Amino acid sequence: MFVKGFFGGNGIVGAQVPVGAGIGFALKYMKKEACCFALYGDGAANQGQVFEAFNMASLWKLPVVFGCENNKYGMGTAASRSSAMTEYYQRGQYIPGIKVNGMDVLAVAHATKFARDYTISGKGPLVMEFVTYRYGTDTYLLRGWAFAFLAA
Ligand SMILES: Cc1ncc(C[n+]2csc(CCOP(=O)(O)OP(=O)(O)O)c2C)c(N)n1
Ligand SMILES: [Mg+2]
Repeated sequence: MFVKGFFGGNGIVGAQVPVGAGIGFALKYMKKEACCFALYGDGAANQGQVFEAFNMASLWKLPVVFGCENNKYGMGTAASRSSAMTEYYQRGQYIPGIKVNGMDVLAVAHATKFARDYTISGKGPLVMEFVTYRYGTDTYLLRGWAFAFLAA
């Protein structure tokens, strides 16, 4: 994971998404045959700057895959209690979206390869939702479990 080309994470949820759009801009500007995967969670999907990044990436047809890891909880809060619309792959509106079974490693591999090829071909960005489930807690061990239990 911590290899060349990995640009790190961010303590502000969703803030890595515009960074990913910026990397996509740089890749296109330098005419590199590459794309950027900007990954974020269901809890980060409502951040305002995520939508700003979507807009610019689509406008400039940047080679970026916006990958939403939907593990059905943001910390301990169920997605249905935080998001007015939980079909995260449709959140790009004007950006094509794909919903992937995040529990199927082969489906993830195939969809990821497709997204890589699609964005590198110059068609613009994609939004991908990987549907999975939370097996462990977030920041707070006991609070996380308690919240997950109450919200279920
Ligand atoms: C802008 C901002 N608001 C609130 C927080 C506090 N916070 C930390 S993790 C988190 C939930 C993130 O949910 P998700 O992206 O689904 O990640 P998961 O809990 O599934 O790992 C929140 C709200 C933050 N880090 N940044
Ligand atoms: Mg989550």
